[in-house]
Amino acid sequence: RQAAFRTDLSVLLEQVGSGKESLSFMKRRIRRLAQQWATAANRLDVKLGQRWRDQKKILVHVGFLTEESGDVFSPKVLKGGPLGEMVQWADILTALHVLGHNLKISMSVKDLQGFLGVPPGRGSCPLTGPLPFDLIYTDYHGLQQMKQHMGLSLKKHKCHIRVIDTFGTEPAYNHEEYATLHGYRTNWGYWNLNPRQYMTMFPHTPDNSFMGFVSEELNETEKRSIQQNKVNNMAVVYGKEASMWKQGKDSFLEILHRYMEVHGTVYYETQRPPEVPPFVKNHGLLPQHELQQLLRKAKLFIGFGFPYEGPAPLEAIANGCIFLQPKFQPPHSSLNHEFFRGKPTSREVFSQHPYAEQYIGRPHVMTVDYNNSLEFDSAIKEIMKTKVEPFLPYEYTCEGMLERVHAYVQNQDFCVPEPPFVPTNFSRQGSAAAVRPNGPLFVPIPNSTALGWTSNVTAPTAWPPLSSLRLLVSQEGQSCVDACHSAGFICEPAHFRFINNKESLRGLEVQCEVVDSEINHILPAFSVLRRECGLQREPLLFSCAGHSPKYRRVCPCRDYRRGQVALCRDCL
Ligand code: U2F
Repeated sequence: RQAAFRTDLSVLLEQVGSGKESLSFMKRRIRRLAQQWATAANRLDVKLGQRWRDQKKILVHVGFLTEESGDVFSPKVLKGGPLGEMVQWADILTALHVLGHNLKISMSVKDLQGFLGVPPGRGSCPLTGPLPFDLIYTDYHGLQQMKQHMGLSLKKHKCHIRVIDTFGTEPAYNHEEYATLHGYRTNWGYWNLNPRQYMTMFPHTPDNSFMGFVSEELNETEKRSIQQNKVNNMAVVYGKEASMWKQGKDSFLEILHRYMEVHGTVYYETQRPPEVPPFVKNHGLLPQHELQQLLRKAKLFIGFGFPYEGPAPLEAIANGCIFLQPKFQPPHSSLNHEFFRGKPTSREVFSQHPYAEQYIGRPHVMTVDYNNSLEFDSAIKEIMKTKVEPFLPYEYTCEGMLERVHAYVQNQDFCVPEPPFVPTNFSRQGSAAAVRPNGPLFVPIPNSTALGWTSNVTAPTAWPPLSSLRLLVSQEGQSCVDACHSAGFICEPAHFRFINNKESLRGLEVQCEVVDSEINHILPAFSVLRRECGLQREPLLFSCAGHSPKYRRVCPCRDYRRGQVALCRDCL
């Protein structure tokens, strides 16, 4: 069946259910953004023209909100606890509903069993028939519950699953045997999924898919009135829980207070939290729409280093604030920070909100060393003088999210085995070579570390299409994430299978004395010194993140649309 866009959200609101603060929060959000979703749906409908879109049967099982997982989040909704996950789930549900899919929502193991058609009870009766869904969106808690209650059949059906995973899962942690043997075993990883089945909150781990969420959009009139009503010396502090204000903040808060009126939205019960200095005007935890109003007046939204990578900075920037955040030197990661410990990633986080730093940047975002009071002081002065317009990257608008989710739902298929790729006739092109109209497989990149070449292989059908592939060699010790990024591209794990071969090494004119095929997440790569080249033997270990000091990686980069990094130019 063909899917038709929906602009009425009443059925969805009913499906979400009630009886918990988390559900009420999600429903309030869905209602508040309803008009914005409807407008976006109409626009995308026009943009996609008459294109056929399959209506999929989709189950959304929100594992972390089930009683069976302990549901630690719901009781904290009104107390300053994390809301980012609820923001994201509300938006995923809305996007799937608006795109016109046939949606079932489960918030308990009982619902899950009912929808899957497995008899209640623990794992005794695995699902025997076909899976009644094309796609299942869940999280790590939900995955565990499915393992317990679907038994062996999970293995058979797991290609249909998508795991919403805020901070991402790198391939080395996802491969059970490899993780166990090489010290990448954590409480979360080791599910042997295709790494693109994990979907993150920000596009920070290109080995995974970027799901995202949305932020409020403003029309031109609202933008103008916001700019007129900005209070130049008003700052709002990012941190709704008192513990985020603890220790060591006094010195820079003092500096900030010298220039600006400082506001907070810190949760409290009866008494003002002692962590919040007396000069701060604390509004208490605000409902989302009231926070937006506060952000519309404020000039500065300031982070203290935690929470990492939440939605609030995007909301602040969308409401015309400048986001000031601390640089982390050394970077925070699962190796040195309690919060990231045990998370299935080695990603290094160089500031509180790397997306804001890398994808938005100045004048909307300033990342400074808070230990340097001079640097901090001059940042505040600069912020008070700088005029900025409200800004929201396209990928965080409702239309952007619908476009991306549409593309994933229609094109990502991890159930059909990928046919082997046999390259022939590769030939290196000089850097001045013209790009042929029908798209050579590899095109030159104007960068000294990049080698461009072309092939006249008939491109197999792939998504993202092969026309988006750009081959690149990293520096020694550099990952493909960074190598692609520094050349203005993004690493595309789906393209590894096309470049993991001797022909590509030959085309790159890499001097190999030996070419081995091994199981190691830094491959394909080569050592210049030892003239050793290595190809990847285990497709699950294709990793954009992998790097090793003496090795240069062979990287499959791809182009991307401005403001929509998840999609290549020809991806729609
Ligand atoms: C992130 O979770 P958080 O919930 O701590 O992220 P925030 O950026 O602080 O805010 C999430 C939402 O809370 C709302 C605000 C945001 O949409 O509009 N809010 C509000 O309604 N009232 C207020 O007074 C203040 C904020 C991240 F999303 C999680 O994945 C992580 O687990 C967590 C820890 O790093 O950080």
